Amino acid sequence: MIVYFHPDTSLHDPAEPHRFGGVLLPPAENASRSTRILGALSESGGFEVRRPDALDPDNLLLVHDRDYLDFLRSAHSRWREATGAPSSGEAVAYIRPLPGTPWRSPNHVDAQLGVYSNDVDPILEGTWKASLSSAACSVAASRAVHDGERVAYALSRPPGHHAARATFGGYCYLNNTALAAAWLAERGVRVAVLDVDTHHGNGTQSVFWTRGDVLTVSIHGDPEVHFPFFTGFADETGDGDGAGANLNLPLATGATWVRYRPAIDRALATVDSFGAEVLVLALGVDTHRSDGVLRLEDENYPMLGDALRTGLPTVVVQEGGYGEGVLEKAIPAVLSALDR
Ligand code: Q9C
Ligand code: ZN
Repeated sequence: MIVYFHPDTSLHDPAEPHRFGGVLLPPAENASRSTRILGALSESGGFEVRRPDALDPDNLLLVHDRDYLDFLRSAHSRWREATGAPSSGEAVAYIRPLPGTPWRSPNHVDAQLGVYSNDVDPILEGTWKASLSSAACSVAASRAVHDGERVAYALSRPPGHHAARATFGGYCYLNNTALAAAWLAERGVRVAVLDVDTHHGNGTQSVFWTRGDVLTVSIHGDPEVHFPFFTGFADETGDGDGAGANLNLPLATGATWVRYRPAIDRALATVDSFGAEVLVLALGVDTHRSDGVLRLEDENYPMLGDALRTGLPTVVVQEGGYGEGVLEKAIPAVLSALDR
């Protein structure tokens, strides 16, 4: 299987601790995630790692707004100028507009950080370059599949599925998964996105909310009690042209394979009736019990890969997965089963 990976993705390697449940923890989404995956794939064998071509940033307009892209590209240097922060500094939002009264689009970068994010993620000096390289991986994987490859894997990070047209959050800056799907749809391919990350693919849902040419399906932990909270409920089905082209399958906290497997069957039945020609699989493995949302075990990941082998050409895009030893086991397991 072809694996697309770009070394510049490591330029986004946040280190500043964040407060979770009252304790300061180092960022779970960091550059070691890709080295962990690469090491495991090379040990497993059967994978050919390629560097994707540089992505023309104009491709990003399929998914993101121009002003957001301009912001992401320039935010760190503007923030340094405005604040005197060092090049190693991490720019984080600390203010957002007050609801209930009209507000003026701010020119100050500190205020723009709050407009263009819905979370506490930092922008580093290398975030733009890394995100662009991460997106280049998913577009390259789409291109490979469009050119006849049965399965291709984008080792994208930072991840993408929580980024919307003009917001970053949930460790995501550019929506790699949405971009892979939009790139194919642009070429007349009927695409379905299946997101198996443990968190609702809120960014991807929002990008395609009013589009009927791309089906979005997400299986995730109950958003009543898990990130990203505001969306991911079963009654969200899309709007306008996109009415009926979004399916959310929330599962109760702690759900095991016994509950997970039927959700895959429902998801794939919907992909089938949509008439998808290509599947874009947003592959988060934070469904593992160690992440505290759902409760899949190591031995469920080969089964997940088997269940997801649909016969459709498939673009696999890396999303979450953090737990000790989880990426190393689960990613080769899913990919090897998909490739069988
Ligand atoms: N202690 C992805 O998996 N923080 N993003 C949760 C809980 C945000 C997950 C903190 C989780 C974002 C791509
Ligand atoms: Zn996740």
